[in-house]
Amino acid sequence: MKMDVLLGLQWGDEGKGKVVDVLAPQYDVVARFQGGPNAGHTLEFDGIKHVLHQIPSGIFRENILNIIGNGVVLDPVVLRKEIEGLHKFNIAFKKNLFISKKATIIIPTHKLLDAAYEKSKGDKKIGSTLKGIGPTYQDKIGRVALRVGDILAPDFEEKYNTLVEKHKTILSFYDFDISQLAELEKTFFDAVAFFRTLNLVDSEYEVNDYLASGKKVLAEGAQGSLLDIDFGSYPFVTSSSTMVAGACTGLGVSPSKIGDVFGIFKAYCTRVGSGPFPTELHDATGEAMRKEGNEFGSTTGRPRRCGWIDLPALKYSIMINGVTQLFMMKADVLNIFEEIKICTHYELPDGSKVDRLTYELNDDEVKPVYKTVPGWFTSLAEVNEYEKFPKELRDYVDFLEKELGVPIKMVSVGPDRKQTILR
Ligand code: 2SA
Ligand code: MG
Repeated sequence: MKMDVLLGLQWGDEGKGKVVDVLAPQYDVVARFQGGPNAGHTLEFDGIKHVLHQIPSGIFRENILNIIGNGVVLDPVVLRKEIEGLHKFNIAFKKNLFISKKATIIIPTHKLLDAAYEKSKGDKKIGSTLKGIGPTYQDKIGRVALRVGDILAPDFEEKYNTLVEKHKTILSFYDFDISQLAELEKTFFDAVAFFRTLNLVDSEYEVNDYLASGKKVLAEGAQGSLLDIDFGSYPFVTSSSTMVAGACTGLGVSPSKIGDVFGIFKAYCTRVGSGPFPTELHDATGEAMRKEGNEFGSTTGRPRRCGWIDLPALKYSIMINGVTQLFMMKADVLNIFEEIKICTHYELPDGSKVDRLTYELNDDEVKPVYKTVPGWFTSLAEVNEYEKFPKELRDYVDFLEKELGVPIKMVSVGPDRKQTILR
């Protein structure tokens, strides 16, 4: 069996959680391969809304094993809270959640460092979620980080202290207040004790054994391709590989074992945090999108920046990921517009038009070139099959599909599981 990969093609918040939830019944395993508590995957069913941060989105299905892979950075405090928050669902965590011993641990000083680095950048800040993601990956690459397996060893506290001393030196350089550290550490060590009771495994064996025995595995990406550490709008990116290659290194699966790559995108665009966003709307239209789409960070509550769909950016993400199927989310948010714009190119200061995201592309100088199409301007609440799509929505989907060169297999017209229409 091959492993399918599901990822966001924009700047995150494309609706990946919802798609995983819809696809999950076809899979035996759902696995996270990168990111950590910065993610916010929203699932909605039976009128209740759930936001998952570190736990894979298959957790609500009894027969699915959820794996947190080695590529993830994990905060034991957040994990404990997340598990306790799911108490009412009677989930058998010992059986349904496996965590890689090779995943990296976020410790309290990573969060303080995240804040110190952001503060020092002033108005050039990344707009980090302040969950400690960057500093933790930094330590991983710097070969000094703590890993999940370390919490089982007798010298864990010693290793922890060595790392914290190093962090304290850096924090004092930034003149950063660490008076809350003792309190944070107490909560951390309580959470670590809880963490030891979970199922800690060598998840690369688990994933490969499942694939070898004909079981279906879905890798669930977090954030989006335009936030990728290599291909995103650097330095305004997250610190992990959010693309399909990240699923290989973050789970220990060979590229030859990758099957379908599901690319998730919104019918428009959002971005939370700083950095370029050529189609961003700073006007009432953008405001209306934010309101209609309830575009606020599901981890931090920050208002998300909103704008029209950006085809050059989407084409780029499709290329670097080898996307085989596209899923378009939140079409219903565009119900309120009589006209819809689609960015097909960027215009450069010299008047030339490009549709590539090159290194030189400078956000301040780029002007999106739009094609304007009629909106459907009607509710999609009663739409439960493709045949019931208004003509304008069908045309919108057809146009995007033709431009992007990959079939759009699913269109979401509302937040519930049931409002996901297959084509
Ligand atoms: P970080 O915290 O170091 O990963 O931040 C670096 C950049 O990555 C962006 N980022 C995100 N963008 C969209 N959604 C994310 N998850 C949450 C959500 C975000 C939230 O689902 O809404 O609640 O604010 C996410 N995580 C990281 C971040 O904004 C920085 O631009
Ligand atoms: Mg999100």
